[in-house]
Parts: sequence; structure tokens; C-alpha cells
Amino acid sequence: MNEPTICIHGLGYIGLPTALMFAAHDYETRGYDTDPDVRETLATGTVPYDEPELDRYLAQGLNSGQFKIVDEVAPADCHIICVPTPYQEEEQKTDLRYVESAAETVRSVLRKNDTVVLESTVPPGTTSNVLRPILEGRELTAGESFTLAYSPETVLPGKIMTELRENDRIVGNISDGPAAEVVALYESFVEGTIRTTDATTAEFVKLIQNAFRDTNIAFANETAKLAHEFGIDSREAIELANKHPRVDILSPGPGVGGHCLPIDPLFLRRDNHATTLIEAAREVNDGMAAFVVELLNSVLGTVEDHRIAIFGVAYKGGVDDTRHSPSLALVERLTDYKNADTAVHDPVVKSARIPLVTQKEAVTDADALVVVTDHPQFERLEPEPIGEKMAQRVLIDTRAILDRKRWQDAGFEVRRI
Ligand code: SAJ
Repeated sequence: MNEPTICIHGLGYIGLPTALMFAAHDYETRGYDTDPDVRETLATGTVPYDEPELDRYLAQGLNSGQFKIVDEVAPADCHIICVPTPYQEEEQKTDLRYVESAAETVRSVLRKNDTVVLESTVPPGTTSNVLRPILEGRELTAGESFTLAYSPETVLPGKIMTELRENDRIVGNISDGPAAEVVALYESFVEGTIRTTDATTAEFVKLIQNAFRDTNIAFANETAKLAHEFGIDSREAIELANKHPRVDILSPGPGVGGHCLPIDPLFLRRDNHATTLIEAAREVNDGMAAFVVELLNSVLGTVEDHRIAIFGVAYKGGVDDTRHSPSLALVERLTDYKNADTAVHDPVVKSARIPLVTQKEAVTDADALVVVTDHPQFERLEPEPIGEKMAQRVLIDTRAILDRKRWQDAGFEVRRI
């Protein structure tokens, strides 16, 4: 028997790797994206962002013919929806228009016995209350004539292919029963455990995983601010606290970026007013840019009329993604100060919505250097050649990745978060 054909809707950060994983596991996989530029770029074998292994998988998929990019969606045994779900801050609600429009497209080709899986991060209840009514028709009922499930991805940018294979996975069915077809599909490449539940629980679990991490980091950030007030080192304190068998505090830093942690927890908001802790965590994490400025002010007197070199615009080390980057938040915050000048350098990111300069340009005549992204390249920075070019030797190491003593020995005034 032939493997079922799969159509992936949305070829972004999650849809593309997922499609390529299925293609590499002998499924005839088609990829559709509404953006013709995305389709064209991928068809030439170019991955539009940095992610280990992805180039190789794309070349393999296209060359073997197992992965085809299509300009129109055709019937397939299984449709997997991986489209974006942005958050509208002003209206405090998730924008589900891409999910809805993908669902309309699927409905136009949906047949009896097909399977539809939603992977996009969504507010609890979306698969049942938004997706299901669009897909169902006079002849098609979810759970009876076709399978409908929700299965969130949990992969870490920078390790997407590895985590697609190795992480456990949840499959949430729309009706009673474990959605065996969907489990079988993911079993083709998932080496972790696949657990089944209902779709709304699966949607909820995805959100509380990210909310938990965001809240834990907020605790670390608050700890760091407190440690600063008590004149102690937050990293040493957290490391010692974590020796307790039931304590596991994450690392403080310049704020929480990326496309998931700063946004997904907000999907839990409704008119329920039950997200007090989650919203407070968001506030603490978003407030870290102001804390970095406080540290700068404490050394420089004021950041006004000073030039600040910022190292890193990626939201975390080892990736070229700048979405919701703490560095961009810091640059924006510094624009509030008269004549505060910023120069941003990142050895990994090729372009951002702010101008980027070389390392040398960034540090020349700078009054302070702020290391924002934990790129491994920065761990190896040498204090002397940098200090020589700077107007003042001030270092704010927001990730505590540099050897404080070496920088102090080279005459730097050092502050860490
Ligand atoms: N960060 C800290 N301190 C830490 C850990 C992270 O400040 O101790 C910062 C990072 O520097 C970054 C931000 O948090 O700015 C988020 O980075 P991350 O590595 O924690 O997470 P993401 O956004 O890259 O991926 C998260 C992951 N979620 C969880 O670990 C619960 C990933 O598994 C999800 O698949 C992904 O969100 C997603 O797509 O939802």
C-alpha cells in the first residue's frame, strides 16, 4: 500500500521543516504557501533563514521528487496546517485569519476519509470551534467522515530538525478515540513518545509550556534585579539555589524574544482575568530593556550624549532570527534619551530592521559595550583590542558570557545581569 499523500499548508519556520521531515520518510509531500515569493525561493533550493540541516533536507526532498512545491492545493490524504497566528495587541486577541483561510482552501479539496491536522499555535478551542465548522459540510462531519486533530510542534529554533525527531508529541483528537491515523503519521519520524488527548487540551498544553518558560525566566530576571539591589551576583545565587533538588530557575538576561515566548502566553487571555501571573511575567521580561539602561546610567551617569555599542540583534544565540529581539527593544528605549547614539553589530544576522555595522565600527568611540545576544562568537571576545577603540571602557554583559575578571583586568567597568 502506498503511503498517504500529505499537503502542508504554510512553508515558514515550522511548515517547511515538517514537510521535509515527512518527505524524508517516504511520504509524497506537497508544500503550499500563499506567498508566491516563498514558493519561488524554496523551489530554487534556497532556505530563507538559517537552520541546521534544513538546506540538505530541502535539496534531498526536491531532488528525490518526494517534496514538491505546488502553486495550487490539490486533494491529498492528509492536510497539515502550519500557518502564522499573530497576536493583535490592541484588541488583545489572536488573529486567526490565516488559519481560517487555510481551512477554506482545505475544504475546497477535502474528501471522505481524509485527515486534517492543525499545528499552528492557537487559543484553546480553535480546532473545535473555528476550524471544524469551516471544514464540515453537508456530506463531511469531523470525527465521522474525516479525521480532525490538533498536534502542536515544540521545536527549538536552532535545533528544529533534531527536536522534530526527538521530542515527545501530543495529538489532540476532535472526537473520542486516539486519532490513530494521525499518530501513525507522526510515528514515521518521531522518536519520542506520542501521547493522545482531546484537541482543546493539546492547544492548552502548548500554551502553558511556553507560559511556564516565560514565567520562569521572569522569575530569574526579577531575581537578577533583586540581586543587584543587594549587591550580589545573580548567576552565583541562581546556581546555588538550583542545587536544591526541587528548584530549577532559568537564566536572567536582557529580556525574552523570539516569536513564541513573548506572544503565546497571551493566547490564554480571555475575559477570564485569570492570567495575572502570566501578564506580570510578560511585564517583568519586557522591562529588562529599561533595566539595561539603568545599568548604563549607573556607570555613565546618563546615557544622554553617549555612544552605545550593542553586540547582537538576534533574539538568542546561534540564530539569525530578530523577531521580538531584546536588542531591538533596547535600541528603541535608548532613542528616548537625548543624543544617545547606538551602533549594533551581529556576526550571524545579515539584515535587520535597523542598520548593522562591523564589530570595529560598533566599538569605535563607544562609551559602553552592551552584549545582548549570547552568540558563541561573543564568548571569545578579547577585551584589549576592543577597549583600545572605545572612548570609555564600560561593559554590560547581559548574558554573563564573558570572563568578568579578564575584562576588569583590562580596565573595564563591568556590570552583569
Ligand atoms: N531566554 C532567557 N533565559 C533563559 C532561556 C531563554 O532569557 O534561561 C530567552 C532567550 O534568550 C530568548 C527567549 O528567552 O530571547 C526565548 O528563547 P528560548 O530558547 O527559551 O525559546 P524559543 O522561543 O526559541 O522556543 C520556544 C521553546 N519553548 C519551550 O522551551 C517551552 C520551543 O520548544 C517551542 O517550540 C517554541 O518556543 C515555539 O515554537 O513555541
